Amino acid sequence: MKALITGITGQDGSYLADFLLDQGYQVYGMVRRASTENFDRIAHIKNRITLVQADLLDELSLMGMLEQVRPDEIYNLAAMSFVPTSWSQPILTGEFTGIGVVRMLEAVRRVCPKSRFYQASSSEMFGKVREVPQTELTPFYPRSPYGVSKVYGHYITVNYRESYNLFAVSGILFNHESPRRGREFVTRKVTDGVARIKLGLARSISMGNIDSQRDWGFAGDYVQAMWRMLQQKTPDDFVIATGKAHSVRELLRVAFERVDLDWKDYVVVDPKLIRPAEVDQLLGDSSKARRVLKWKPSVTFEQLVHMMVEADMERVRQEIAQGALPDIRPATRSAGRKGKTSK
Ligand code: NAP
Ligand code: G4F
Repeated sequence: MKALITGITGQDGSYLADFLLDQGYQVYGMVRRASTENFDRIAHIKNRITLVQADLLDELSLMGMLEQVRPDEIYNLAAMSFVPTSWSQPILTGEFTGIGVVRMLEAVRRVCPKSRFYQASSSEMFGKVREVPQTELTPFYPRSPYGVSKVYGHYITVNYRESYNLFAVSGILFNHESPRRGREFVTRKVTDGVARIKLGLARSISMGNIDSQRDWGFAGDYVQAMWRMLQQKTPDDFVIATGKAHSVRELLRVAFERVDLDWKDYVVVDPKLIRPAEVDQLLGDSSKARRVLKWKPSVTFEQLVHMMVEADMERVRQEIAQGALPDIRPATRSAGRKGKTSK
């Protein structure tokens, strides 16, 4: 079996590639041209996968890629995925994250209509939530250009399935994290910050809204749900979530406690990091996936945060060993510097 992953250099793409290689797939990854290669997350498997250059902005490159690979399964994970950037680059976000999906679907329809297609939909589509918890039937109310673009990607996938009988599915995935998460997302920003503070490379972290809540799971679990969706007899859409929500404040507490520090001593709330429109609470109900896909998460919130803190502690220790000089004494619980936290 041949699988093609767009976004293979991202967090999910790299975990999915690991998983599909273990299942015996030939794995192809779409990468866009850059002046410097950015393949850190797939460095450990680079000899076992084939990379093909194409871009979500360029329809011909997508068709050429599909003609070359002729995949059995396509996982469309590529997108501009960072919500705050979608306000500063709303048009580009629409091009990548929204219209990029129909470019992929058109290429599939014309070149390899028998391929099975997975679209990376998002809980951000629920935005200002209409009900708690959110299911496959909850109406959407996106709160950012990113969320709006994902709604387009979601419905165009449903529409191509219904119009052209493609095996096309959307996974509505709630937030999922890992040591490979980009450092601008809140979990990784916190665990990287904790490691830097603990080991003396930083004094504080600036945060935005610490009252918002997310349903956070482990990315390694979530990519297995993507694969299960493409193994079904009939194409369908699924919510993937843990069913437990935690606030950013709890994230801070659990992460700092892991290294025996009190978060209130190190966190500064910066109003510039508050979003123009916030998604206050996301909480998913994945009972359909649990029943039909036999999928369930294996990592709890606390285990996830601990895993990420430990990975960042190890990485920062290596940075120090390679010459990154601590500018202050390593932090201890009593030596904390008071930040301006809100209680
Ligand atoms: P990520 O780490 O930001 O990775 C995004 C990937 O998209 C990268 O490989 C990036 O390539 C690629 N990409 C962006 N623009 C592209 C373009 N024009 N042409 C080709 N490739 C392009 O995101 P992730 O966390 O793995 O998420 C994967 C997908 O799931 C995304 O669609 C995201 O929106 C969605 N999603 C994520 C979550 C979550 O919690 N992680 C939840 C729901 C949905 P470069 O390396 O070249 O930048
Ligand atoms: O980690 P975040 O940036 O993730 P967000 O916005 O929920 O989006 C992620 O999950 C979506 C699924 O629901 C994906 F579709 C999307 O691609 C992405 O992976 O922020 C989480 C929460 C927000 O409420 C934000 O306001 O954390 C809050 N937050 C507070 N301080 C912060 C910060 N977020 C970031 N990134 N940085 C802060 O300093």
